[in-house]
Amino acid sequence: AVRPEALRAVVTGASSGIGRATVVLLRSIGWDVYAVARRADRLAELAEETGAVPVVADLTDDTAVAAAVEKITAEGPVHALVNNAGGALGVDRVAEADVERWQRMYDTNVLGTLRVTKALLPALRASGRGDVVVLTSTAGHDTYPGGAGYVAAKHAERIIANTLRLELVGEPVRVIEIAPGMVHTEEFSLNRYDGDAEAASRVYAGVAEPLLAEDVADAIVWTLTRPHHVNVDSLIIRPRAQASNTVVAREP
Ligand code: 8X3
Repeated sequence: AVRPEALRAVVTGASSGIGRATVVLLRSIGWDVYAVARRADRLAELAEETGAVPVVADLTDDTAVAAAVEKITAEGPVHALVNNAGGALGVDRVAEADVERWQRMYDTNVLGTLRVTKALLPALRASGRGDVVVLTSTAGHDTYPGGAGYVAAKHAERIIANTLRLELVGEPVRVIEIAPGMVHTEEFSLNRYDGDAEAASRVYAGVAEPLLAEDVADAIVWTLTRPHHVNVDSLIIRPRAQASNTVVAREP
């Protein structure tokens, strides 16, 4: 049910990880939330659990994005867009890069964010208190061997956020970059390593306490709930055990 007085957010990549945790947290503080993802079964479960409105859409599909945005904006104003969908595919070194995988990373992370942001901007502007959150990564700030495909995509997303902030200056829309380091989610590393659970678990092996999706959701919601004249441009958030993308404390 849409309540005219509520703040309303759109969260992409809502079926798991940081996106899902953000939906749960926003609902818990009374926001109306449109949860966007491809997997209808997972969204239905999330909707049941939280009362979020499920929106099934593939963000690499222009027509699907347009249809989703049309449905959402027809129901009322939109105050926040959390661009969370995306992820890493592989750890190819440049010399062995799988071009098709790099293209998919670019399409989901960079162009996915562009498609949804562009489509929702009129509604965010019209709301009089809009927010565009872009989930980049510490990979948007630094690089590491085997990371170039994902790192390039995350740098590109960061540049879109930084540029959009310049372009919107003076308007009632904030642009917020959230750049998490090591976050132990259900699927990030599993997707990156093509379903290889052992390779995925090695990412977090011996790390005392990686971040959890809830830690990042907490940071996102903190930025969204600052008074609207306060723009948190960029927030880097890592577990204490991670000092950089390559310097990580691991117990033997
Ligand atoms: C994930 C950070 O360093 O594992 O966004 O690529 S990293």
